[in-house]
Amino acid sequence: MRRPMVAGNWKMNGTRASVAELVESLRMQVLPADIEIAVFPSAVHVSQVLDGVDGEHVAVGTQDCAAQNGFGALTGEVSAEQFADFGCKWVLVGHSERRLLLGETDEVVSRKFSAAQVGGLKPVLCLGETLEERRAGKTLEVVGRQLARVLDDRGVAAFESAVIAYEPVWAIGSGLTATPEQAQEVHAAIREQLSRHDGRIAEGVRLLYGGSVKAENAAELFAMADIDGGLVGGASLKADEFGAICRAA
Ligand code: G2H
Repeated sequence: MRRPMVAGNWKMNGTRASVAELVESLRMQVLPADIEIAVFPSAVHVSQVLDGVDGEHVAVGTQDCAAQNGFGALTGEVSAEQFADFGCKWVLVGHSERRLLLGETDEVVSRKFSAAQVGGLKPVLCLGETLEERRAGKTLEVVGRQLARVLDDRGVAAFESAVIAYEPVWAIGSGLTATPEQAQEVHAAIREQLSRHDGRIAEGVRLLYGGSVKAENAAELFAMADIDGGLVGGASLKADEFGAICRAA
């Protein structure tokens, strides 16, 4: 039985004041104890959020980490070890905004996945196709290629302490959500690809759906056999709605 997970990706949002308000509102929410909940503030707010949330109940992750481990001369980067030292548990790896807008290749994503695990963070590996790729019938090929790169480099055992998020690029922040059937088809393919390496690990890996998840569509998405929760962007900035999404998982 996989424990559902709901993760809130706050992206490049928030000030000290608005983050304090959001954390306070989250503390007022009745959040289910039987699911895993994590929020991913921007790097500068990680410490503030760690101080504010009940870490037993809501874990904190970061949206990116360096592809290099440890400490040293790498201006502007923050390593997984540094985030873990602060109390971060998770890191997003391969989000499409980083792949498409910041040029992160499958190779860089794989290196960051590895750096995260070596440095003590659990990666949430994001996969997803663009609208063009979907229209060309290449969805499963693209997602399969993105996953294969990490599988080839790290081996299937690495997925015992990682989560995968399927986020179709055309559904991100667009208000367009994949139908539960569209999402389920890709989630099943991801699990099948993993099962070709190890059936037990494939059954245990949590697969989150991301892309305009809202309170109103969460329950039908989470009801699908291979959807184990969600990676929520815009709606995670509203504590009431994020709470409702958590309760739907
Ligand atoms: C996809 C998602 C969170 P949103 O990027 O990672 O964002 O829910 O705003 O589409």
